[in-house]
Amino acid sequence: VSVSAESGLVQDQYLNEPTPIFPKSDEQLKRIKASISRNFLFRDLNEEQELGVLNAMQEVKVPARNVVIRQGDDGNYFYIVEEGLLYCYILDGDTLPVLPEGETAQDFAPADYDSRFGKKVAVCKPNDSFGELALMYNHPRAASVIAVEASTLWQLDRITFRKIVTQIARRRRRMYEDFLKNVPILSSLDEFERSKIADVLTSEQYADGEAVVRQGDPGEIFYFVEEGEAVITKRQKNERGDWEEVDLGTYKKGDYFGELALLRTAPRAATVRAVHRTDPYKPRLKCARLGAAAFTRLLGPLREILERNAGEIGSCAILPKTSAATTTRIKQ
Ligand code: 1OR
Repeated sequence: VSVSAESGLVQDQYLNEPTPIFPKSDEQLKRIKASISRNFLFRDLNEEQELGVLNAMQEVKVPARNVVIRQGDDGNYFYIVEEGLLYCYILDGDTLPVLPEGETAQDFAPADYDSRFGKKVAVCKPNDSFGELALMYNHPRAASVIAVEASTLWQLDRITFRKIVTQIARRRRRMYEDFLKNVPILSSLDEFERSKIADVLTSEQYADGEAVVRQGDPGEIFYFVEEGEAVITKRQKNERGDWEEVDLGTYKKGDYFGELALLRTAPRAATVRAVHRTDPYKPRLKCARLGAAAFTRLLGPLREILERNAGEIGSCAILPKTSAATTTRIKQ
């Protein structure tokens, strides 16, 4: 393995080797397929790549209180959780977890894990995955991962992982990272947190006038505007008691919407549609979508900011939260 000094990317010479094949029962194949179909890293596999992953996966049973990954070690496997529960720990500074020869995490009470392995930073449950960072970036393991319950994992060797997954994930991360860097609400996140968001975003284009979210619908998705513009309207009663559609403004590149329904588990408070373009050479509306579970998990650190921004606009539903907000005019 050689590291290109300029890009910092790793070039493998082994990527042309055939992928290993571990025979599996139909039942096992079904279970892995179900697991990987829910995993962001494998979302865009073509058939050949999927077959490569299925064949190369190996089932491992880990007893409770075993160390699956130790921070600082070289990374050889990527894991998907089929069953069980694991915690991730990080020791700060230059210290690494020390396990004297022959000792395992089983020799310590789980209550001592914090002092041994550092701060608990994440929890891995069925269908979650871990161990991708060391393989993607050829870094030492960034965290220790310990099975707190007896767990069943699917492990994928480093070479197969790199061969299949890295290309896909890198392509997607690159595509979104530049965009996410310029989204004001995300400016307080670090690169690692942003790349996690990049991993789970999906893009969708909308025809002129097409609704992205409709007032009154249940909300399950959060959106960033990638390209184009969207208009916000709300149906409400006027002074005479008649229903009318009020124009609340527009969203532009880097703006977000759809957070209210997710923060408050309320129906959509307004309708957002792709603008009718006057200039057909302008891009159509394109939005990057984030599902409710990922929203909660990844934008958790921003919850306060999101709430505060939402609070500023009162009960007035979804108004633009960035530069656009100052130019918003509400039709009387
Ligand atoms: P790895 O190959 O480095 C350890 O092996 C794994 O723990 C790592 O890949 C991730 O899959 C997983 N920072 C770094 N690694 C984490 C983190 C993490 N959480 C889980 N892993 N966090 C940052 C803490 C400042 C926590 C983010 C929620």
